[in-house]
Amino acid sequence: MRIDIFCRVIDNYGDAAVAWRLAKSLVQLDPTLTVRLVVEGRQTFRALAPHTGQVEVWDAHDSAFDASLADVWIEAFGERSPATLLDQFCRGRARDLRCRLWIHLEYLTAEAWAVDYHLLPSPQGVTGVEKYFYVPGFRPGTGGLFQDREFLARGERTGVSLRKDLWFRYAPGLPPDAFGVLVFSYEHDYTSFAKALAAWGSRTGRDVVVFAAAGRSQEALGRSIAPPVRLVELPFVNQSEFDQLLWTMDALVVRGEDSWARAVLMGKPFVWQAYLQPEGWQSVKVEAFLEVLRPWFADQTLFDRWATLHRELNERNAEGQGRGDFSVLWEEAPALERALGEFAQYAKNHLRLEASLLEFLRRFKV
Ligand code: TRH
Repeated sequence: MRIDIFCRVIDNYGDAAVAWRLAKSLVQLDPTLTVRLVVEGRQTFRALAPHTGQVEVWDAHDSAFDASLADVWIEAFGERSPATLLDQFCRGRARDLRCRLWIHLEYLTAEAWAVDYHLLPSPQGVTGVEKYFYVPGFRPGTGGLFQDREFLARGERTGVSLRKDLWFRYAPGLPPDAFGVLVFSYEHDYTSFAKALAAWGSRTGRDVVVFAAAGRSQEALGRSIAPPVRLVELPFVNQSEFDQLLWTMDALVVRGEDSWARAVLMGKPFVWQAYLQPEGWQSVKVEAFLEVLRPWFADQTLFDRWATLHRELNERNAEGQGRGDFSVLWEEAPALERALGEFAQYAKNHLRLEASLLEFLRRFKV
């Protein structure tokens, strides 16, 4: 089966990151597949994934690219593909399937509508072409979460040695038993975060290190973090290295969708800052996520504290706004790890996006 995934890189890395995870996961699951990634914004893509192995990466405007070869055309995140490519695809010939399949891959959401929209047909009136919505989500009956076997396997191998290696690479001299928090967020005032972390460190005697991921949160962290808390400003690293760094942390502040899904699958203490939406609409997405997670917490007081942090961090109409008492992430780390770890286990067993997508595509096999 030949699968093409089209993705446009907008202002961040998220879309390319997810499209890449999907492409490589499909060939991990079935090495006989031919998967091509068709991107607009190839430079960004290269920074994320310098080596793509079996997955071919094409520039959407390369005249040598032939979309008519594909059995399946996946359009990532509602970005309409260039008309010429779609036209080529629709006029092509499916080889391994009964028809050509055009998949509209939606953004990940915990909202309940994902269940209703997932796998809905979207008739295009083109003979021999069938189009369907594919909606990633956290609820049974949705498309599930991008898992990425390679990413999950990294977690199983994580031990003191990976932490020692990576921490040594980016900040020689860090005590490997320090409490490490990686922050990858949008703009935010980190003054209260820094104070709370420093207070907890001196109360418990634990060394504390903040890893600031490259990008929009780094400047604010640089202004706020002061000794004894250590600050490590990370360069932009490729996705595989970024994944490994995530696994070495004790707690995470994540954003977007891909790093959010990673944090969920890791079952580590984390907070998610959602992508800013017009009129603060991101709060609806955050509430939906909290609704899904609530039953996994035996301790509702802990859940309320964690939920309050999510609400306060995300109630914003512009970048930089929002508050948040982050201390639950370190003060309650073991209890959070228990609750979130159980959900992670559930997600790994029941929300397997790549496997369900392949199963769906195979229903059309001749
Ligand atoms: O970059 P993001 O903010 O992505 C967002 C969202 O996906 C949003 O929904 C979308 O509309 C918008 O982009 C355009 O955050 P996200 O989703 O976590 O993706 C970031 C990816 O970048 C993730 O795979 C990790 C990766 N990354 C690296 O590989 N190296 C790095 O150094 C850093 C900082 C990130």
